[in-house]
Amino acid sequence: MKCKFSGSKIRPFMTFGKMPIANGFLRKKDFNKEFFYEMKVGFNTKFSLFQLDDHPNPKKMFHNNYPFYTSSSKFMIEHFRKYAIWSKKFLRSNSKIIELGSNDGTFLKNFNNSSINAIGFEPSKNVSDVAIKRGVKSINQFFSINSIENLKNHKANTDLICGANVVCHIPEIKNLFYCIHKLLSKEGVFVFEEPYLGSVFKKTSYDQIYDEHIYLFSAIAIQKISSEFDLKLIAAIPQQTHGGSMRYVVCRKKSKRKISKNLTKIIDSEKKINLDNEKFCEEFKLNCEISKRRLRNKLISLKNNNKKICGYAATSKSTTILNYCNINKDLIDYITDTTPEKIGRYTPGSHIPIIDYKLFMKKKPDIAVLFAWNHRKEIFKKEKKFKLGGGKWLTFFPNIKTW
Ligand code: JHZ
Repeated sequence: MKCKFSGSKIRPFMTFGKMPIANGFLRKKDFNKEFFYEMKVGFNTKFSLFQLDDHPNPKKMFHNNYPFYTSSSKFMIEHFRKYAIWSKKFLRSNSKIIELGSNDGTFLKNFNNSSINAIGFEPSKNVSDVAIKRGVKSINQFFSINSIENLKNHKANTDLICGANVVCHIPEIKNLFYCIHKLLSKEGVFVFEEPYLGSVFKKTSYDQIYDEHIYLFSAIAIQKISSEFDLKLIAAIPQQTHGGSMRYVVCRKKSKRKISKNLTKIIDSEKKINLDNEKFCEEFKLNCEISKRRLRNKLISLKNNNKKICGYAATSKSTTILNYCNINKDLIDYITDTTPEKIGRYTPGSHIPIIDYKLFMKKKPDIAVLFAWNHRKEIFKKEKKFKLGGGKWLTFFPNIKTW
């Protein structure tokens, strides 16, 4: 395989097998037209860059009916409110902000009614339309060299370019950093939060690997990539979101901004677990295989004991788990979810029916497999009655646990 950043040849160290589009929730009539690709992963040692080999065309993933709304989690709405407050330290009263992958406007909404000039790029029309309804200026396009052409006033004049769970979605990462270089003001910053390779490795939470997540970053990787574009990483701030993320702050090399003291500690901790070299790959691969076996065996044994098993939240992540672990409706009867676009459809590849979350308690399952394990606190709180009624939650990272 070819590294998407450097073009050099690298060896895929693991395959997760055939995978469908992670958010390709489908109707029964479309089962035999389903698209699959082989999900192999590799690691470029020079840039410490963990990446997918093959992946579907982004237009297959982000379109007029993208079934993910950032605002589907109360915790995430609050997270983005705090993120917006935190980012104000980089802004002046008339600053320009660009958000990449602004989804339904959850982050940028926080700048409504201010003198800040904020715009978002969002390639999926349905979610972009929701943002517009919320008063957010949303451009329904991929962020790219072409789409920034019209932003003449933003060139070398944007104080904050930001995003969350978006940089890892952009295959042309070189072009992306080129755009950042073009747009940032002298003291401007590029701030982005991404699922963190260190957390994925430590928890064996391989479900962060799917078609939309073309890369999994570490601070070491971002430091090396930024440096190729006359930019520098000045901070890496751990986040609890999505099972362990990292917020990166990048600015121009010549900027007066100081490098945070904590960055050296983060980089050292990454070196300790070999995120700067291939050694961690083999260990990760083995851990994934063990995790897969354990989850499958657990579900088989519960099923053999006549337990009624359902899934809770048809996440993008669950597509990797269900397909990699060969879990289908023989083991999980249905999955409940809050997203209207998913209800009444089936999970990609594994074809488990998705039903309205309102039926969760009514159907009285014995076991609920928590696919949105990253929202555990929020979900346990709102579904207190499930446990009180004798139901059990099952989570699987870092180990299988019933609650
Ligand atoms: P959640 C998404 O991944 C998609 P997903 C995307 N690719 C990305 O990068 C990450 O986020 C960051 C349901 N749900 O947030 C709603 C409930 O049913 O873990 C959604 O279908 N009940 C952009 O999909 C799904 O979970 C609930 O109480 O892995 C979202 O899952 C809650 C809180 C969620 O993201």
